[in-house]
Amino acid sequence: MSDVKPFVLDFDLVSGFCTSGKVKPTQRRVSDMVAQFANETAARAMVEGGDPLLYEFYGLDLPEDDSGVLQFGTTILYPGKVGEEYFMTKGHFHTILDTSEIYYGLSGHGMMLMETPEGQVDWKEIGPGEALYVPGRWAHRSINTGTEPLVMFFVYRGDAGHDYGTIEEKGYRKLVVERDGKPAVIDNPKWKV
Ligand code: S6P
Ligand code: ZN
Repeated sequence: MSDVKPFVLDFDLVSGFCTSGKVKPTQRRVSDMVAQFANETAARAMVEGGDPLLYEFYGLDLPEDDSGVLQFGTTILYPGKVGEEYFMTKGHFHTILDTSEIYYGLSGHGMMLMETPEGQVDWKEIGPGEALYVPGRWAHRSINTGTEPLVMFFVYRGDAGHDYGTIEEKGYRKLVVERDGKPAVIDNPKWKV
């Protein structure tokens, strides 16, 4: 058991920013994810045009080897598209595969795209006041389908860990793109068995 003392943090309910100055967000830009977008040419052009910030999220300095710890924070995913594909997070399985996660929508609108190693796929919309349960075994990727930042609070078992490699190698089975002004979930032509 780790020696974490009680503490309080402020997460703004609209912006998602943590106002406790010592907590710094992790940022990911288009250049961090070029190969994960269906239209890599569009992604490279965006990198050359200024490399926009896709999202930022707060991970706290809590022990990562203690199953009794709960990690929590906010993800702030900005609106925009790469080609016709909405801005999205990298997405990951948890290294301890059967650990679950809860997201709570604070502001903005989007989707969580999920899949299991066995090939089940699912997606759920999320917006303000909605709690989303991502069961263990389901990889999860957030997608901003709106025009405002998508801000979500999350909490998961502190030792869950992050397996990014599987998604980086194989991609997701589905993509979320804008068609006729609306989000559409389509097969990912780059997905590898
Ligand atoms: C961690 C949780 C979130 C994501 C964040 C960024 O288990 O799911 O904190 O880390 O939304 O996404 P990603 O896929 O870059 O970690
Ligand atoms: Zn996660």
